[in-house]
Amino acid sequence: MNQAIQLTPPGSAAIAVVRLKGPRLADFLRQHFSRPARPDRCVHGVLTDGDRVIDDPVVVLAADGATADVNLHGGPWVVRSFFQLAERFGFAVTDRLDLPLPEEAVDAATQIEREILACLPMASTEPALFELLRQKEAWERFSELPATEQRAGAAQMLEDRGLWWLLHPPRVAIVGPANVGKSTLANQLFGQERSITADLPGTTRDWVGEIANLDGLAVLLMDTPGVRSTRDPIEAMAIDRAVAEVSDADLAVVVLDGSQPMRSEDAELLERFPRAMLVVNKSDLPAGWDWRSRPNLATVATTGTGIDPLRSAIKKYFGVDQRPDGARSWTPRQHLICSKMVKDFT
Ligand SMILES: Nc1nc2c(ncn2[C@@H]2O[C@H](COP(=O)(O)OP(=O)(O)OP(=O)(O)O)[C@@H](O)[C@H]2O)c(=O)[nH]1
Ligand SMILES: [Mg+2]
Repeated sequence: MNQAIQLTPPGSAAIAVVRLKGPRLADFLRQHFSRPARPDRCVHGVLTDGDRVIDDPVVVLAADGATADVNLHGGPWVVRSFFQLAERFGFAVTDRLDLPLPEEAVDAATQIEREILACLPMASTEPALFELLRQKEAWERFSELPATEQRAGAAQMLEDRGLWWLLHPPRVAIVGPANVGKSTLANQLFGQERSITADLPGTTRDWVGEIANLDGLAVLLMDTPGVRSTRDPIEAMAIDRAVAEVSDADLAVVVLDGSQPMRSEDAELLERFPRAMLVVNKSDLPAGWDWRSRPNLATVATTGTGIDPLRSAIKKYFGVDQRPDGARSWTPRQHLICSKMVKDFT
């Protein structure tokens, strides 16, 4: 049977990996992919449907030639067009697999390469993909280091969860009082209009949880309704659910309005989320409280001022930009190796 399976979560992330398998695989690639796919090699080429170019994906053919992973990177339109083409060719589009792929399902010479291939479909942005692919060489270099340097490297690797977060999008919740600009800020981070923004407090009745690509770090961004007391039962329910969502989040971004006097609820909010990142929005308006006296990120969500530093701060929080040359640990096995190295020397 011919199957086309989407390995990455559907959504707005930049890369979608589709696995093709079945007797017509070779015919399909010959007809629609501009270059010959080669076993165990990343081949970059052009994917066409007749005269129409669909994408320029990287295609990885398995060693036995029976399956191929097509790394598409043009967004939802490309994925849809690709599935339509595959379906016309006789591929059945099926549910996605559990990830990471079972290691016995990937074919590679070394353990680290198997771990890379098993997680390849989880790399939903190009930086995540490059960071993962870079690990083969980085681990080879690491294994050749003298023991003392290895130990220092292993200690750093234990601290560094950056690649893990690149492969497991963290949940980031945007919380704050009503009308402070949370949805406007969320839209800036999404890079496009998503949630409803308006002048009326209580506009966001439900939260939006969607993948946002923060310069390579995919995050599940949740815009929550303003935290305030309300008599409207539907809104009260949405707020309760938002509070529950936030307690599950990997990072809470607390947004306060810089132009309004600080109220006791605002201070409470900061106490409730002590590890939260504080954003002071509406910093274009005259200050309503002395927000410059505490660490914060000042933004103007309506114009986008301060959004780049906010994006960088979120990436930094998850350690994404650490260890640009070194090996990184992103599986339990690697974590164990590093712990052992550190322990053996102490
Ligand atoms: N001057 C100024 N206005 C802003 C800024 N950010 C948002 N606003 C305005 O503030 C109002 C509320 O914005 P929203 O993004 O809907 O606020 P919210 O926090 O999502 O509101 P709720 O969902 O009701 O809790 C809108 O009229 C925005 O245009 C800002 O940085 N400066
Ligand atoms: Mg809102």
